[in-house]
Amino acid sequence: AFLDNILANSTFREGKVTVNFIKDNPELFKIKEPRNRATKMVQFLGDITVNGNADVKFKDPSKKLILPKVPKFDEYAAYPQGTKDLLTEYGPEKFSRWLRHQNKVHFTDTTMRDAHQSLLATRMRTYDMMKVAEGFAKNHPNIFSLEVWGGATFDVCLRFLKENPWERLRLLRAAMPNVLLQMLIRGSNGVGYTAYPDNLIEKFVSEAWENGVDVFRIFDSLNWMQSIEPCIKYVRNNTQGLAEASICYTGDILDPKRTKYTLEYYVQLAKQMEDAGAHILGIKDMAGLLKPYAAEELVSALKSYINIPIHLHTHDTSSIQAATYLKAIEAGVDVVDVALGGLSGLTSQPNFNSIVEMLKFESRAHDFNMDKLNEYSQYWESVRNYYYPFESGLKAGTAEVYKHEIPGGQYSNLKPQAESLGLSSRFHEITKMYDEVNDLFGDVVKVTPSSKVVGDMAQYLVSNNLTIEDVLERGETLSFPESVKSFFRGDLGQPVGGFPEKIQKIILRDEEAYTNRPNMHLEPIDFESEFSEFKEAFKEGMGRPLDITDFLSYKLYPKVFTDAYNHHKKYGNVITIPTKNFFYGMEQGEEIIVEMDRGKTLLIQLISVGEANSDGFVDVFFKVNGQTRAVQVQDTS
Ligand code: 3PY
Ligand code: ZN
Repeated sequence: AFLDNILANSTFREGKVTVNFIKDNPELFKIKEPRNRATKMVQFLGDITVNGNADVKFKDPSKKLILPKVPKFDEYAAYPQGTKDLLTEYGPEKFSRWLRHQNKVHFTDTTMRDAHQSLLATRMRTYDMMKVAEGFAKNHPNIFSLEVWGGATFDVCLRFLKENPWERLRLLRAAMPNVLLQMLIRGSNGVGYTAYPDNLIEKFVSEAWENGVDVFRIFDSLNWMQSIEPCIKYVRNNTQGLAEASICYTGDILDPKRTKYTLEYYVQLAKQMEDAGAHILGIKDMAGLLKPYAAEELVSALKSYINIPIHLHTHDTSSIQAATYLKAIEAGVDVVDVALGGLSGLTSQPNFNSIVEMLKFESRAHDFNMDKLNEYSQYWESVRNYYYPFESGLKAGTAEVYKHEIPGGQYSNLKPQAESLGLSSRFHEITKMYDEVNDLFGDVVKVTPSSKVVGDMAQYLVSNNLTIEDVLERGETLSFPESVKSFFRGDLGQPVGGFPEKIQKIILRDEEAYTNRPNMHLEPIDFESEFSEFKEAFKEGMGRPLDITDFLSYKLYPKVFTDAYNHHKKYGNVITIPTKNFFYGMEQGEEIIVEMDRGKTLLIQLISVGEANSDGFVDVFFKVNGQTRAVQVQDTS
């Protein structure tokens, strides 16, 4: 680019260069932004083709990646009326009463959120969702909701997929205007791993609603009402959406020896949630521990003590959760969470297609077009092949989950984490240690972020060949993971029954713990000044004005946002690149169509990849809409 500037300089072109030429022409060093969006896109494709995607740890050349077949739908037809229309008509209170008086059981499809979070380390891209979003909403308007946002998807979108999670939400909203869209929010921890200032969470809820979320499933990783209550309030005061407060289910209410998380405990908690203004009660069985007969007891008891509809969520890690749903449905549960067949089962949710079939011809059956539902299952089954590097590797249901109690969403992450620590052969030691750490910590509710604390401690102990006895006997000489110290300090709130004092002392030593809300220790965000500073600092590079949602992403994940921003600056928006090419680059001769803006497409063909020159740079040649373009890529592979 420097050379280009010299060649374009008029003094140079007129042959009047003197010894002071460079000194007198400082603009020569002003490297213009020469790359337009198409060039940035081929630069990205060139980089991935030569060096691979850093997020893909292994490539399997024998893997057959067939083009997923998108089920047919009428693009020109109007959207049939769905639950979103009903919410708009009724408002949240009346909608909640309507739901409670439904005889048929309703379904939430988690395919686009928890299913891939729990099977494929949250890597599902917007590209694959958008292919079927409109068709699904038109073909299945009788779905209760689609869970499409929140939980780990926010972080992973930015961190690994280099997508803007808000853009995902807006696109899905536009494609599915007739049905409810749902998100998972971790109370005062938002979509992060620690507490945030209250006014940040409040703004986040408002913006989530403005951008497309209707149902807010709110939980706290310690079942701490003080973290859940403000969030219910934000949903009620700032939106017309539904606040679904959720009890996280752990332990086993049928086990007389487990006296901490009893039926009475859950009923009390549910009552508090109803009193705090929840429109729906969620039962969030994040590890799949709610056994069929326990579900019958729990749902029956809740039905008789509370007056809001009940929405059950589970993970099929043990493989018997269809039976749990059957019992819960018999006991009167109003909505259950399921995933389309191809992305269901094991650490994901039970199989949507099969559960619908199970209920056919029974009094609570809900009619779905099964052929169409099966086509969507096939679609996701094919799409799933593209994500093979992120599969958790669990091949069969396991009753061990009742011992270790690891949430489905964590399980699929723990394996790669163990591998990266060189502990893949000791994975079962980690799961066993997870159980022991849970006992040591006083039997805590384990779900993001408290589950991460237990997981971090288990991995720390196994990788250092330490035991629980070592912690108890010589804990003061050990340096525990930061997340563990933070937990015992009170940064995630207060666990049921408080912290066990002995271990808290060992972990914190002389540091003081606190017992009030962690958010009280955080400075509120000054939106006025900080948002302006943010816009100034990041004004170049996005190719569009920054808005408040970008600012929220930044405040939730400053470093992750900054990295994604720099990626965007270099490569543009990669959200529309086909998944195969996003992860694995292009093959010689391969031709792809990439949509830039609505209606503007690029036909990109990879012509050739050269040899690395002595500096390690490779020329990669493409044809973009018929014109040859070359990019230089540094071979770092
Ligand atoms: C999340 O918080 O991401 C979860 O899915 C917890 O189960
Ligand atoms: Zn879940």
